[in-house]
Amino acid sequence: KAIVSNIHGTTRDAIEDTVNLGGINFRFIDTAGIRETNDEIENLGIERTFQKLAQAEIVLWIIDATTACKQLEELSGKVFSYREGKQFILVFNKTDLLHEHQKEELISALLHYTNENTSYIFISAKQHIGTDELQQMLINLTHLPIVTQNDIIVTNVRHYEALTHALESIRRVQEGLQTNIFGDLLSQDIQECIFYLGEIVGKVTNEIVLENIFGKFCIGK
Ligand SMILES: Nc1nc2c(ncn2[C@@H]2O[C@H](COP(=O)(O)OP(=O)(O)OP(=O)(O)O)[C@@H](O)[C@H]2O)c(=O)[nH]1
Ligand SMILES: [Mg+2]
Repeated sequence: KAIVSNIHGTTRDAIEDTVNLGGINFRFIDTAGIRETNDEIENLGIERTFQKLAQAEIVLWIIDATTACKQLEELSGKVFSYREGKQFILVFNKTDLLHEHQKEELISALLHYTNENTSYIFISAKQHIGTDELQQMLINLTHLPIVTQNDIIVTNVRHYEALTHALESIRRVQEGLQTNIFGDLLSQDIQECIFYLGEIVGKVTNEIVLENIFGKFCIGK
């Protein structure tokens, strides 16, 4: 979709698209590379890079592995000022051009740059090396629980809310039983639990449910 060339400053405006990886939708934003330049348009693009950097949850900092140490020294101060509350992956690309000793040097230099929210990976986009691992890193960073066949998934927000309320009431019943409180008080919580479960199985149509339905769907009265 985008122009690729060996001329620095090829990407100027940010380009966005969504990609589904392992069932999770990721919005990728490709931005202008950060560097010192006198080109006015490119500088506007770089400004936009920092705006997008501020908005992102996960930052893939793509670094040409053959000049990585220099880039990290020059740019990490500014780029890492955006690190708080985000996950960073330093992606060292073009490793097909990298000698083993260069890679080792880089790994030892990396001790200064990584932390619990910053990891790194060596890839070659051209030769598709490390790209599957990178995808897996992205999926892992979303911290979504792994869903197995026997898990129950609630896809409706109204159901989720009703189940949460039902659980709260049933917990109160449990606590009440442990502290031997009066049956009248217990029955109130049991009633409440039944009420919320009824919202799901269709026995209750109270104002809130109707409001919810009319709020979500355009239904004529
Ligand atoms: N050898 C090698 N070359 C690569 C690899 N990945 C990209 N390139 C080349 O690097 C050059 C730059 O690629 P781009 O995708 O335009 O790089 P960019 O980082 O987006 O650059 P800007 O948009 O200018 O910031 C192109 O000539 C690519 O073919 C790789 O893994 N190995
Ligand atoms: Mg580009």
